[in-house]
Amino acid sequence: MAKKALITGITGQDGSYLAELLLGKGYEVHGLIRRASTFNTARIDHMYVDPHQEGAKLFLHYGDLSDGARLVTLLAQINPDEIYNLAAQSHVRVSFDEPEHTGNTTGMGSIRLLEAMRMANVNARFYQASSSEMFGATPPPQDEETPFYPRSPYGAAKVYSYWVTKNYREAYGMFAVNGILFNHESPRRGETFVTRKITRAVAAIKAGKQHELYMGNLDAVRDWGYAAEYVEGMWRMLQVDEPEDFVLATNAGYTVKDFLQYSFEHVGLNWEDYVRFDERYLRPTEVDALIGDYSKAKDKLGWEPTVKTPELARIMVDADIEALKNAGTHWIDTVDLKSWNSDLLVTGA
Ligand code: NDP
Ligand code: GDR
Repeated sequence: MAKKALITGITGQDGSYLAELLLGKGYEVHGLIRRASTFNTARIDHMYVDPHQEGAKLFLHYGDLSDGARLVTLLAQINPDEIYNLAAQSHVRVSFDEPEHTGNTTGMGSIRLLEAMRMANVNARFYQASSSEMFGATPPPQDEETPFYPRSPYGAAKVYSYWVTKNYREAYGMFAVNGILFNHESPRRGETFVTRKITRAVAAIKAGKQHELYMGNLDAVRDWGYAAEYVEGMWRMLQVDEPEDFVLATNAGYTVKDFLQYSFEHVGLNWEDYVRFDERYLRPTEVDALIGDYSKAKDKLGWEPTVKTPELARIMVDADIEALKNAGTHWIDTVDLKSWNSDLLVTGA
């Protein structure tokens, strides 16, 4: 019998890579998707097979982390072996604009799912998408023992989810673990996170479709890894004998300026000629520096990243150049080129 996994957040960056990984391993994959007035499955369309066809292994179900009763009925219906809770309002800057919504999904959503497991009597292994943002103001390097000091409603909500995951493990003996992941990016990264915002702009500037790029704090330090490698680490956390929490990172820190330089340099441009400051992209409280230490994951999971930040920048720039060329046929084809820089219209994203 194939193992069954449920992924919340399957339409997001990580959900799409994780679904690919699990399908490749022969899992039957179930994904929670939100009903929207527009299609929101662009990142997973390439692996979807009509469920009427024989051999379909990917099944999508409407649901929302704010709807506890739905989570109970869904879990009872699927009875998965593994649950990956990746769904969240995941944008730190937006969490200052929508703090209550962020708390409700990124924080309370996790306990709804854990409670739904108990109510539906589902004995699955549970992965919680915890974040380096929980370390916030605590200086690097950060590992599993580093104290939390969140600096945003998002970070605070993730700290809550971290602790309820740990509590359910201790209180009810559940196999529930936290993956504390440092920033990880890819060509599928959401367009308003800083790396993707930069690489999309580089592609558009190189093609003559954009002339300036407005940004916030360029001195922030982040430890950027490659998302496709991080989902392997998530899976490994659920395959070990004992439930434990793990950090996944690359152990190297770079500034936003560094990322700008690697990206622009890759197409022969100087970032300083194009980047402008816009205070709307600043956060009321910033996380200055996140640099992880993945020693525990290396020792106990045999997990190690191979793509470092400079190479990641080049991979993403190349993909965005390709996406721009293929606009109309590529998965990014819903983007209207006139609004290529549309995040300027949205406060602080
Ligand atoms: P994305 O923002 O790309 O994806 C978030 C997913 O959550 C989407 O599928 C989204 O659906 C879904 N979602 C949002 N709100 C709800 C809700 N109320 N109910 C159900 N689904 C919802 O995030 P990533 O893939 O980058 O990250 C995955 C997880 O890992 C997130 O929890 C994030 O906070 C966490 N994380 C990410 C890191 C990173 O660097 N990427 C680092 C550490 C942690 P829709 O497509 O409809 O919007
Ligand atoms: P982060 O990612 O907040 O680390 O959260 P983001 O890419 O949004 O910001 C990284 C750093 O870049 C600075 N920055 C800008 N950021 C954005 N988005 N837009 C800008 O114009 C800009 N200019 C400078 C930010 O101030 C920040 O310091 C991500 C998310 O994926 C979370 O869900 C996840 O938990 C953490 O990574 C680990």
